[in-house]
Amino acid sequence: MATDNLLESLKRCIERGKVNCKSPHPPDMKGQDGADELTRKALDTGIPPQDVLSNALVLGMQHVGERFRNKEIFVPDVLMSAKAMSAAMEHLKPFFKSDALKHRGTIVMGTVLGDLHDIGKKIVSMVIEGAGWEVVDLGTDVSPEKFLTAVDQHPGCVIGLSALLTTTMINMETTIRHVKGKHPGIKIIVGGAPVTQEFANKIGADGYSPDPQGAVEFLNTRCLQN
Ligand code: B1M
Repeated sequence: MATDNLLESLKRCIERGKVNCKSPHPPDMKGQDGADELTRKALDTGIPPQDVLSNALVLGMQHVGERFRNKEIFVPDVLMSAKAMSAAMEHLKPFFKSDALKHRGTIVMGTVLGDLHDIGKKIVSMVIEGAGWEVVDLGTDVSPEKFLTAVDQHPGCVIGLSALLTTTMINMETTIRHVKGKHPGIKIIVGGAPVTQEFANKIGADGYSPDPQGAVEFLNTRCLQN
């Protein structure tokens, strides 16, 4: 299959929530390769992992978001797309792993309290890891107290907060206040679809990035300790 066709088919698997060839969903794609097989094929064909991520997976998920907003699909459909995305990302992970010798510091990442979205955070974490940072991923729905405990366990770390909902992004501010109350010098970067630079400034974050590359730039320019 030509590169463009392969990426287009993979994007379609994300949009339709086709996880692998064994999965019965969606019925009209029964027996066909899913995100699992097509990601493997794309990488084996030599398509760069960054292209697989940007030109198939993320594009597919954007389309899912548009259709969900327009009420053309519903939560169970979005969940299947998220499952397909996770299956694909498993194949990409090794390409973003870095040499342990390049260890530049530690970032504690998490999606804030009340928020269950983790695909973007996982991508950001993967790219940050590839840039030589250790990532401690606390998962989703992470309380300010849990962030604080992690900071106590990883002295000198940076914190990365992700939020996808307008109703949960306010929990970034609570987290920043809670953590900085005990560790005023700690650097905190925020991101996620509804977050803006203006909002980041308002809540006292040290950094903001709309994408993984910007997060790496922040870490490498503002957070290196030696
Ligand atoms: Co939800 N959801 N969702 N959802 N969901 C959105 C966010 C929404 C915009 C959809 C829509 O209406 N169009 C909408 C939010 C509206 C709003 O707040 N204004 C929404 C809603 C309403 C909901 C529910 C309330 C739906 C319901 O139950 N009725 C519910 C809330 C659950 C909760 O969290 N408490 C809900 C649930 C879910 C699922 C569980 C079904 C699923 C999540 C599965 C999972 O993550 N494991 C889901 C999904 C998949 C989406 C959409 C479709 C896709 C999100 C995604 O993965 N994007 C989303 C629509 C959309 O975003 N277009 C939507 C792809 C990902 C690569 O991008 O996460 O933006 P993103 O990450 C980017 C950047 O933002 C940035 O880099 C990433 C990589 O490029 N970034 C950072 C992210 N974090 C960063 C941190 C950084 C720096 C950069 O530094 C630390």
